[in-house]
Amino acid sequence: MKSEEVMEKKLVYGLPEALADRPMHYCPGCGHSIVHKLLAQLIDELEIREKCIFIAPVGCSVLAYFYFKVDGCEAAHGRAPAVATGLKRVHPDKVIIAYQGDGDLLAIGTAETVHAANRGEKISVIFINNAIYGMTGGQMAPTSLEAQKTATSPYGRDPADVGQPIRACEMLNTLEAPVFIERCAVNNVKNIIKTKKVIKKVLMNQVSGRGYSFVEILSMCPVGWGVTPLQGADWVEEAMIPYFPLGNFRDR
Ligand SMILES: Cc1ncc(C[n+]2csc(CCOP(=O)(O)OP(=O)(O)O)c2C)c(N)n1
Repeated sequence: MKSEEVMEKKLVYGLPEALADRPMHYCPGCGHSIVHKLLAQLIDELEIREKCIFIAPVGCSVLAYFYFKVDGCEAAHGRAPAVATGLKRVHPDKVIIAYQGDGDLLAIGTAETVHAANRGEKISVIFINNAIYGMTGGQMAPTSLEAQKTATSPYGRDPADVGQPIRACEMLNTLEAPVFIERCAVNNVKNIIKTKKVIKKVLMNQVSGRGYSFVEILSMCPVGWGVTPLQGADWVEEAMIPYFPLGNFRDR
């Protein structure tokens, strides 16, 4: 077998160099670990490990710095885009990755998200939308669906009371500055393969000096949703994707 093939196999099946060899704390069926693996594979493939600075959010992925063998930084809840802005402006040659959940990016951090995008900061934002606050016990998020039952909406989300779920890609797509905006999902193999291509694009845009790049990834939170891992993957398909359509919104 040629060395490239060996490398390929290692990248597909083995532990990426950029990922630490330790068990993850994520619940069964959670999408964070899938995205972590894709991101680590891409950091290897693009050979950017020495250049990466990974900004962990507050949320279930708060401990992501235990898993990625790259430089890292922890931001206060929702403030990853502000921290990313500072880091990128001080270290323009680095690849700055802001990784955030929907409570982090779209509730407490909405202002930082919108303004970093509007300024066209040359950063890569990976947004994990699991339609709930996972870490704190399944409270309603800005992305929780209409009628979705959560710890803080036991009778289902009522838009008359708390508004409609926010579509991040569509909202950011009203701004002039972003160069790339796409929504994908990690609920099945086909979507996972597509998601890897999109994260690659989001990283490559920064490597080649383009502007703000954003990927929203629809992801499972079976424990927060009170379902099994398989039902979680189905729920992404049947409930989330109809409201949050997959696809590219902008690629300049
Ligand atoms: C300033 C502040 N407010 C509230 C909290 C509590 N808190 C921790 S994580 C979290 C929500 C996380 O949800 P999300 O960003 O959707 O990520 P997930 O856990 O679902 O991956 C909240 C409200 C906090 N840590 N700091």
